[in-house]
Amino acid sequence: MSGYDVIGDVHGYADALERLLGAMGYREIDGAYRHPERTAVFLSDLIDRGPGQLRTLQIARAMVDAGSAQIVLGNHEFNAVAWATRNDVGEWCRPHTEKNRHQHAAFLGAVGEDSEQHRSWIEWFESLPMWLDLPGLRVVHACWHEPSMDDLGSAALTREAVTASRGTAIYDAVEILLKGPEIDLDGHSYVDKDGHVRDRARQRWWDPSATTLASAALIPGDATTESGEPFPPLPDDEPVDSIVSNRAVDRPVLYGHYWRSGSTPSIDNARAACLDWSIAGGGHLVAYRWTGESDLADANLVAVR
Ligand SMILES: [Mn+2]
Repeated sequence: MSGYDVIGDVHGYADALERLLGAMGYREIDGAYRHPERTAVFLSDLIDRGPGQLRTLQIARAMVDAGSAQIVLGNHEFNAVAWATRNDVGEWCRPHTEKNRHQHAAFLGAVGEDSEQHRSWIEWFESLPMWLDLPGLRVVHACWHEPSMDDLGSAALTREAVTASRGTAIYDAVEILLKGPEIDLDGHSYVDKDGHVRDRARQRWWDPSATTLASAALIPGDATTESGEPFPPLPDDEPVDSIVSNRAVDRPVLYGHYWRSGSTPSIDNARAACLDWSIAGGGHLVAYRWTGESDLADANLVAVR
């Protein structure tokens, strides 16, 4: 095998996935897409939202079973496990609220909630690793963070991780790896599009130069102040009390999750690239074709609409 083709968040867009695999030279043989020289890697978030839930899952699982792909767990697959798992006091690990059900509806509708098929996909999700430490390449759904990996002990998803309570080290570790780290806005707060006041923001952990609140906080473009004004820039002289070390390392990291938008997908920097370009929001499904380089390059991105 001569390299890895790492594929961003699919969210049930099976047609786009098949076009992307075809564009990269994968062919379906004996029920699984394969490439004569390369291995695919799924960043997951295979499910929820799009019209091809089962086809997407079948394509990915057949490739993993055939050895033509590897895969890491996404937050949507983790949430699917938590939705279907009761904790030690008998409550659902992911509460069955209307909001959570709505977010999960395409998958539940496709598999049939509580069916044999539903249980078999949950078992498969439970078998997926939370990260892949490949020779020369790091792969994780949202954020590569070694202290969180140390807290978890291994990449395998455990019942302890699924049932962990908010505020525990295990809970925080799963949140950081699968949903990404957040930073405290140090007394600042903004109002999001749903009217919620937020005093924390996602951290631009992939950018080693993001060392101040202004550069490290990912504030949505439609954020406002509490009086409805456009949210002003954060201070550019306040250092970030970051839980995530964003030092540059020599091995690149590929991740998804962040709903990037734009007409031309691009890498973040030589050592980090987000491959989620919002296929479910009318954007692109993106892969990075990695062949051993320590410096990533835009030329190795492949995108389909
Ligand atoms: Mn995600």
